[in-house]
Amino acid sequence: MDKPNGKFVTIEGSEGVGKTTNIEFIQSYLKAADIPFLLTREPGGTPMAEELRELLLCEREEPVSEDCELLLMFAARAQHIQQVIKPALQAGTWVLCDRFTDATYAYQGGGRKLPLDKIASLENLVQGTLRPDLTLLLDVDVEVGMSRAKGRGKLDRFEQEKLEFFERVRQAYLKRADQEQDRFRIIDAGCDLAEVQQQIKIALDHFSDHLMDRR
Ligand code: T5A
Repeated sequence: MDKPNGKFVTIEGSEGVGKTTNIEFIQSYLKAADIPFLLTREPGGTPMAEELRELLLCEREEPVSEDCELLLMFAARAQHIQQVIKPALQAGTWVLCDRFTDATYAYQGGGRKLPLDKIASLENLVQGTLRPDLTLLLDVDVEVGMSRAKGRGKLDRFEQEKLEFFERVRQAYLKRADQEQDRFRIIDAGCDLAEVQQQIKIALDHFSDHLMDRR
C-alpha cells in the first residue's frame, strides 16, 4: 500500500498572538505522537522565498503598491510549495506552517482591502488543489496582540500599521474561520499560556481522532 500523504497544518493569527511561542508546543506534541513533520513559515521557507520575505517586511521610503505586495506573497508561496511543501507531504511528512494563504486573505484582503476574488484567482493559479488540512487560528484582542508584539522590539513594515488595519485583519480571519468550520479551530490566545496550549492540545487530539476514524 502507498504511504499516505502527510497532513498540512497551518497556524494563523494577527500580530503578537503567540504563534512562535505556541509552535514549540505543537512540535513537542507531534514528536510525542511520533509523527514526522517539517516546520516552515510564510512568507519564506526556502532561500529564495526568504529573500522575498526580506523585501516584503523591510521598512522602505518608496510606497509599496498593494498588487506588488500581493504578487510577491504568492511568488514566495509558489517557490515554497514546489520546493518544500509538496515534496514533504508526498513523502508522508506533516508540514507545520507558520502562516499560509489565510494570511493573504486577512492582511491583503482584510487589511489592505484588496478584492477577495483577486486573491482567490492567485490561490487557484499557484496552489491548484493544495489547501491546509487543519488551521489553528490564534485569536486575541488587537490591542493585546500589538502590545505583545511591541514588547519584542523593532517593528517591521506590517507591524507599523494602525490598529484599524489589524482590526480588519482579525475580522477577516474570523470570517474565514466561520466559513470553513471543518478546517479551522479558533484558539482563544488571550488567556495564559498554559490555557492556550490546553486548547491547542484539544484541537490536535480532535484532528488525530478524526484521522483514525477515517482509516
Ligand atoms: N503576511 C504574511 C501577509 O501580509 N500576507 C501573507 O500572505 C503572509 C504569509 C510576517 C508578516 O507578514 C504578513 C503578516 C505578518 O505581519 P510573521 O513573521 O509570522 O509574518 O509575523 P508576526 O505576526 O509578527 O509573527 P511573530 O512570529 O513575530 O509573532 P507571534 O508568533 O504571533 O508572537 P510571539 O509568539 O512572538 O509572541 C509575542 C510575545 O507575546 C508573548 C510572547 O512571550 C512574546 O513575547 N506571549 C504571551 N504573553 C502572555 N500570554 C500569552 N498567552 C502569550 N503568548 C505569547
